[in-house]
Order: sequence, then C-alpha cells, then structure tokens
Amino acid sequence: MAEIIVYNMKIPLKVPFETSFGVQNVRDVLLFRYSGDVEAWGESVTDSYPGYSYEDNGTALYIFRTYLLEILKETEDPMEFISRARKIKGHNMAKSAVETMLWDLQAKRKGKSLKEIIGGSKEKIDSGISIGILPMEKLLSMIRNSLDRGYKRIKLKVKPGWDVDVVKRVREEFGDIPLTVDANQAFEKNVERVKMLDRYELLMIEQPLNERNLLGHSKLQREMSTPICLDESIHSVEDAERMYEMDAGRIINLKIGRVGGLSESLRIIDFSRENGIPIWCGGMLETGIGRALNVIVQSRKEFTLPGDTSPSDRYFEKDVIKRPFIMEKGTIAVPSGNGIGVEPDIEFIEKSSYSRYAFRIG
Ligand code: OSB
Ligand code: MG
Repeated sequence: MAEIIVYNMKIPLKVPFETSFGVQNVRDVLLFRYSGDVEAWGESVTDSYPGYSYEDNGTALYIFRTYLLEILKETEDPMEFISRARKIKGHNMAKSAVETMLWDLQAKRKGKSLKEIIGGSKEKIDSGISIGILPMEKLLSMIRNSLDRGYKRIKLKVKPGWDVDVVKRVREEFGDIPLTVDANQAFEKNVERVKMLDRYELLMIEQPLNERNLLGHSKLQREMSTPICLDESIHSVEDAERMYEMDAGRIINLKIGRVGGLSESLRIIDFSRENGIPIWCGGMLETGIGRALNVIVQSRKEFTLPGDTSPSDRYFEKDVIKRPFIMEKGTIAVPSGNGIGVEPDIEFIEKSSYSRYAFRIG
C-alpha cells in the first residue's frame, strides 16, 4: 500500500518580499509526499495568491486530485506520467510538483542521486540573491550584507517609480558589482523607463513586459544593449525557441515548476546549449524540498550564471528539511544522496500543517 499525502503549511518569511505584483510576508507552502516502499517528495511552487502566474495552491490541489492522481495510479514513471499529463492544458506547477516527486521516487528506488540521473557534474553551485523592494536604507544594508556573505550576484526587484533612481543609487554605493533587475512584467506602459536602465551595465533585465508580449520584448531588445532575460514568458521549450527566433530575449531564467517539470527543463537546457543561450535557475522562495531540485539542476554544466538560489536561512527561521541549505563563499553544495538528497523533517511538517490530505494509490 502506498499513499500520497499533501500538506499545506505557512512559514513566515524573515524579510518581506515585495515585487511589482505584491508584497509577501508568509510563504504558503504546498508539499507532496509519496509514502510507500520509499518516501519521496515534491514541492509545488504555487502560493496562496495568483500574482506571478494564474496558478495558486488551490488550483494545484484541484488539478492534482481531479486529474493527476488518476494518471499517477496508472504510472509512477516520471517521463510517462508527464507525457500522459500533456492532455491536461496548462497547470505546469501542479504537474511539476507531482513529476518531480516521481523523479525522487524513481531515483531512490534505483539507489541513485537525481544529480547522477540528470548528468550533473558540479559539486557546488554559485548563489545569487533576489532582493525585494524595500525602503532605500534597508535595501542598501541588505545589499551590503549580501556582498559580505559572498553572494556572486545581486538582483533587485523594480517597478515603475522604483527603477532608474534605485539602480543609479546602488551603482554609486557599490560600484561595478554583478547586478541585475527583475520587473515581473510591470513596464508595459513605461517602456522608456526600461531603456533608461541601459547605461547602468546590468548583466540583464528580467521580464520587463507582459509574459505574452514577445514582440514587445523583441522591439525593446533591438533598442537596448543590455540583454533581456525572460522568466514568465517561458513555459516550454517551444517558448524558448520562439524567444530565440524573435530575439525577444538573450538569456533564459529556468524555473522547473513554471515549465512543468524536470523533463521539460532538460529539453530547455539542451536547447540553450545547442544555441549558445546563457541559462540560469530562478527561484520561487522554495523550502528545502523545492530548493534541492533547483540546486541539483544547476549541477549541470550549462548553468554558467549564478541562480536565485539562496541558502535556507535567507528565507526562513526553520526550513522543512533536517539539514538546511547553507552557503559557503557564495556557493551551495549539491546534494549527492539518493533522490533529491534531503531529509524532510516529517514531524515538523505534520505538526506545522494547517491542512493535510491523504490519497491511497494501490
Ligand atoms: O520573478 O523571479 C521571480 C520569487 C517569487 C516569484 C517570482 C520571482 C521570485 C524571485 C526569486 O525573484 C526569489 C528566490 O527564490 O530567492
Ligand atoms: Mg523573475
């Protein structure tokens, strides 16, 4: 007998995370646990509010119990699962949570690390920090701290009215540090403001325009020398192909959940390598479970830029895994144990969850 247990739990963030689409003080976490011959885990990168994408924890749970559970009863092979799940439109984050749990399950049954299965070669990965919108003095002190702790790249969230002056001030204060900005689609009506950022030698400008506006990104890219990086626009390898053909972006932010799982992520990684497109791994304020997957995927040699992958204590007082991720000299060690290589603190998860659903599967 095996069962899937789904947990909802709220974990406070140490520092509020404000983006152009809202402020977040608490991470509303959605975890999937396979409990049978082995224990395996997946994290949905959705949250309680559909600000970054249309998916939220409610839709992810609904899609799981209504459609994905039936497919899971037919196959526990991650690639077979995700190919059968294609008939369900969208809901990539829900699919990814289940698919990645199955990758963990399969790797553990084979007694292998997921790193080995995906052909990862690095033992540690470079860490970058994504800092939300904060009052100026707090922002500057957080950047100072992050540089002191060894982060390899600083990313700032921007929105209209919190853009050029902020970047100018940060450049004045810190000189030529590796710096990027992320607009989360907010500049549709303020394209001129984005162009004004071109003189600050940013490594890239992430997602200035609406996720569906590839043409707009392409026009903007022609008028700027700073590379545009796409995040929300990329849901599949086909989207990456269109980005490349249209020159709508020159760098890819890969998020495993957003593209529907590890199988699709590997296709995007291959496409990036074959076409010389720099790729890096984004983050969604994951707990140690989703974080493990992000760290593992970055063990692939194609990831040449630091990701938005901070250690656990940048986000939470206590992570859901027994040995939280730590950073040393701006790097994080890649888990090499079986599966995703982290041990969830089940007692803590059980006691902290505000809801719990169990589904028997066989
Ligand atoms: O756009 O990259 C983004 C977090 C939540 C939603 C969207 C984004 C982010 C981040 C990543 O910037 C932060 C992190 O996980 O450290
Ligand atoms: Mg982003």
